[in-house]
Amino acid sequence: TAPNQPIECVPTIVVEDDRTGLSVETLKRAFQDNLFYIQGKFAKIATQNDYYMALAYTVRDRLLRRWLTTAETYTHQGVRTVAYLSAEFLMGPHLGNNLISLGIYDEAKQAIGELGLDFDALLEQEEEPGLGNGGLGRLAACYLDSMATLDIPSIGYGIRYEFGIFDQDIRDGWQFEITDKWLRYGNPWEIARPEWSVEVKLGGHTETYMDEMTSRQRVRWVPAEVVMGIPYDTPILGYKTNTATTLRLWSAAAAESFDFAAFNSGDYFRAVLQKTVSETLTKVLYPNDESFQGKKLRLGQQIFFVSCSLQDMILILTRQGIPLDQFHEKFAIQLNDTHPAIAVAELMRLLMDEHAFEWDAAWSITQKTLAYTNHTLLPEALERWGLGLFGTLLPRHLEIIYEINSRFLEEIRLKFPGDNDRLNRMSLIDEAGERHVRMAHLACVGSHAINGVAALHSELLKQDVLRDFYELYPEKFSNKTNGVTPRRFMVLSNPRLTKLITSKIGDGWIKHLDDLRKLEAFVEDADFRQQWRQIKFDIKQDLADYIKQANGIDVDPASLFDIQAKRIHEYKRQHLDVLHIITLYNRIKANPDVDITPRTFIFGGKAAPGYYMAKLIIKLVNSVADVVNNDPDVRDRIKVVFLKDYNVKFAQRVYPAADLSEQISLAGKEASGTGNMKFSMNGSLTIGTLDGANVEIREEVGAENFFLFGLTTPEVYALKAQGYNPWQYYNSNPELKAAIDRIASGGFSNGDTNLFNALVSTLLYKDDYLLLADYQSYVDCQDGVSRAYRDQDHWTRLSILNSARMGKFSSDRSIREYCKDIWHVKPVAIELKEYVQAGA
Ligand code: C3B
Ligand code: PLP
Repeated sequence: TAPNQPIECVPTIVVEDDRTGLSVETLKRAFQDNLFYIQGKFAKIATQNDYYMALAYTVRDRLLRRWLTTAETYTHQGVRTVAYLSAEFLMGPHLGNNLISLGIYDEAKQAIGELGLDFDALLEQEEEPGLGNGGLGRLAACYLDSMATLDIPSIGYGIRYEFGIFDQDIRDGWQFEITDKWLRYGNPWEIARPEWSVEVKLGGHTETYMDEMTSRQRVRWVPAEVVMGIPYDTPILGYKTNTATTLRLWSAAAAESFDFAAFNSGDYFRAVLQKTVSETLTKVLYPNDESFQGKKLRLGQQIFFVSCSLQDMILILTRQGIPLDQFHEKFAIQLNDTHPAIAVAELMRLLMDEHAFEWDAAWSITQKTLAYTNHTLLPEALERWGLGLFGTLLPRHLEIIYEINSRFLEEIRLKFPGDNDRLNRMSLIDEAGERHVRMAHLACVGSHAINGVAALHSELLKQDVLRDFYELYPEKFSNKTNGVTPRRFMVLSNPRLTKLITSKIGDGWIKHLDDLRKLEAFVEDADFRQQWRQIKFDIKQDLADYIKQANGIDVDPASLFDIQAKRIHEYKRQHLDVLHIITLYNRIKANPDVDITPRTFIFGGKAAPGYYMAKLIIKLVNSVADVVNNDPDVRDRIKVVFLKDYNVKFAQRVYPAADLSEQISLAGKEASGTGNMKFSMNGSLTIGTLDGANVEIREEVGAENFFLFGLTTPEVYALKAQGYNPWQYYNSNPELKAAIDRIASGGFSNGDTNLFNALVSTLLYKDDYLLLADYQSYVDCQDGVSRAYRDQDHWTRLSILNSARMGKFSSDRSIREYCKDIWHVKPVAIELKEYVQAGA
């Protein structure tokens, strides 16, 4: 072997035991070793964070063999790989999850306990990487878990935001945003790979030149700026398998070439300042979910991570000696919404301008590689970039998009001669007003597959937002109903229920969630029901303790825990929930002896910082809480709690504690929802509309086990078409009127009739989300919930059936469907090579 040629990628390690051993004794030794050698601390001065870090490194060491062997296997075999491109990955804390996947949770807990430390406190210490807003980013995280668990060669590509989603505080009832300094104390899970950095161009202009080699005219992009992308890799270990895939997040830094240029002209200051500008690119996550803001920096983030990722894939193939005309055979790229849709133009550019492909060959590869998932029908969420801004930042991409568009429009002209309206509707460029690039259209044209995220949503895409594309390319469309990982959202977050379930049906359900059906055999077992009920009660007690400590409010764990936890948005209708609370309150005020099933209403969720109405809804919840919780007439029958800072850690705490899950969006607005699945898996019942995946959840659990209310999507369309008038409902419904009047008259604002004016008048004069139309149906349904809860034994049956019938909503099922229908990727088993044992 020549010098510098590695003989073996995974080295023989002689200290195998301390780095990889799984016994309690070894874990203790490894922990102490890491505290000393990595954290550089001895016990007396070690902080809680040092202990957390020492444990995290102990666990990471135990992943590395699987991780490197997985990488080596994929490289060696040149496997076909899924590249999941997402501007958001809402991973949640890694430590607990990795312990579960490794199968050493109990051993670690014992080891830490024997060292005299509080294991749960160490888990709590982890700052979660909040690199996403909500459902979309969390879905990406669940999909990484499932791909690894199913041994699917895969890599997640995204952005390493220095500041993730803001931390939410509540001050005087209002949301207050705090910078998320998640990297403050270091991140033990990532490994920087600066040696695999790539450069991304921005701005400038293009020029044509004669390529001497091929005697053809080509285009060269002369950028105004070059930014370097540094990859940071995090291992994603599958559950009880050897596969550990990679999440590769890109961080922006100043490109050295530019530094040198400035230094050489003696302009030291410009060079250093340039560095700051470059690094701004990955500074912060945009915190608005489902509302498009045409900011240049955001477009910069998109091209940055997409270009880095595509260049990385090209380098991976190049290093393996695989020619680029096989790109589409080696990579299946999934675009998580349109945030990475610029990949269509960037892959074309890389293939043509940097690797000398002709248009047709490049286009064929691009289309065969890319697939697009749409996550929303909300018009305000659809991305459309003004041509001025787009052309300034991405002049070459704009040229390519024009060329794609002209060929595309020609195709439509041939298929639909004379249909000019259709041409205008479908064009990649919106010509109305200031001209825009329509990113969803770009994604549809450049992809071979397009999918929605629940059956209803996929249908509505075909009928509505993407109807023209469906008529042109019906074969591209399919539905892939979302799913969630039962590892994090049951095994890790609900150990007590997990233990009970496993004691009855074994642990096969953790990888084959359909097995939960076996629980149905125990529904009539009174003893089992008693255990189930007791576990729910104990978890509610824990949440009650948390509420006491966080909000200072006493809540009764025997009351019905009614929870709505998700981003605050008008379409999700948290204020409909509030109208119900006020209705109950009014009933009590009108008749203090009224018989009401005791309930605790719990809310959690962040509002986009610039979304005034959502922030006002938070203020309203807190104001109603203040009044209700302090009114002696209510005598503990209803309590209202807004828990601050809803994130993954928090989600893991609340899903298991719910009796009732609120999924009350206006029909046709929630693409899927995934919180709905997590609640139901943990045995809560759902009150919901026929929206998103609620439709399928109800199909699975059975109509009799689901509290349905509200208009259907066709009814919503019809009502809007006929001219919706909220006043009609207000004037004819005394309870509704009384609830709204109590807000308007200052009943929750110390007599201030102004505070909630914007909210009240939006409801009365616009009510885009039809709260008033759905109010009575909702309140009636809630009355049914209250009656049902009184029969605890019956409720427990429904709770068990909800869990038992959630098999469909495992993200493993979703990923299998993507693999079969879109990616055509097969599992690759990872075989661990034996190590030479210490002393052998
Ligand atoms: C969300 C949708 O609002 C949810 O219905 C859906 O379950 C998830 O995506 C995952 O598919 N979504 C989001 O969180 N952010 C967006 N920009 C668009 C959709
Ligand atoms: N935010 C967090 C932290 C979550 O865990 C989830 C769950 O899937 C969501 C947002 C999405 O919630 P929903 O589907 O109810 O909008």
